Amino acid sequence: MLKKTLAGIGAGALLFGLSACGGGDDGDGGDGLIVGFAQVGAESAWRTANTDSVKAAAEADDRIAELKFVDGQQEQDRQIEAVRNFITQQVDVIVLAPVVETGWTDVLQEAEDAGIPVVLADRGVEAADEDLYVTRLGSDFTEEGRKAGQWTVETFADDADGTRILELQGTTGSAPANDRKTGFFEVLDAEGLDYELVDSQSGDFTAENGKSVMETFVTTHGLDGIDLLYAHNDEMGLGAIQAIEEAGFEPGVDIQIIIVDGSAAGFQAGVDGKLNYIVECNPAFGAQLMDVVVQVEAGESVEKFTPVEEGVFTADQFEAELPNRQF
Ligand code: GZL
Repeated sequence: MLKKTLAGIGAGALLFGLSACGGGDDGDGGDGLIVGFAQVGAESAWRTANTDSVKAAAEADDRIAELKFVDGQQEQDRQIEAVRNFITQQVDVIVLAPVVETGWTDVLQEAEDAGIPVVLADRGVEAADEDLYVTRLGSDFTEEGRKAGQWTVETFADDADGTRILELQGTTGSAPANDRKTGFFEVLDAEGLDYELVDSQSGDFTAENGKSVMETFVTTHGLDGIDLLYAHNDEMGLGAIQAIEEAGFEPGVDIQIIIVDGSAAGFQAGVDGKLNYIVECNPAFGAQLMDVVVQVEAGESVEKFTPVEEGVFTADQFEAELPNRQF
């Protein structure tokens, strides 16, 4: 609370406050910030690249004295425990990549009560907790879904007998799963596409579950007459491709496929003709995150949401883009 109060008074008081709290870079030879980072897990190439980006940026930034990193193993309880430990250790700033959107109120309130600002990296939390974190740096997942939807509308506009769609959702309750779904169907409905969502299940953003759920789709519905698979990330799409081939169908030809992330493996599958559209989700925001952390600790005003830059790629672009992929 002391830090929070002082931060509200002004820079001078803040400098006193930081020395009084024994932490932080006071701008005149201080020891640098101690940052606690509670990461989702290591479930995908995107996540690993994101972790690498954040760790490398902290290491290279002399304003950061230490990054305390915890792998949440895709379990909210582990992340909550990590945040509580960061509070006990009195870190200067807490960075949280919340695995799901709900269940954070208590621990975020504890951080606020301790006067430790929280920055969300990548995923978001429910609107009710909006006042309990300073800012989110990450993707606009709804816009990613809209991009996938727009390509779908353009690709299947003339599909006279209606477009039959399968959806592999990300982790249940996570912001990217919720918002990529919302954005996708918002566009399909707004543009009046004649479609049927044949089935939609979570593959928890992993290749293993993506393959397993796709096998269930094949058993339950067959693939004849399925036009499109919308996979919320590369791993699930790549797992599904294996299942589609094992069922004797040609991924990217018999069934068109959209993936979200843009890993090298995803682009390679595109070059091999096994998928048709890639919506980029950019994990490499480590340096930008360090800037945000320093601004927040210094009490500077920051936007509630800072979107990272990301694009889209069609089949004719896959080969040229593949060498540029960083994860
Ligand atoms: C999106 C990120 C998602 C990726 C998945 O920003 O949270 O989590 O799309 C990852 O690959 O598992």
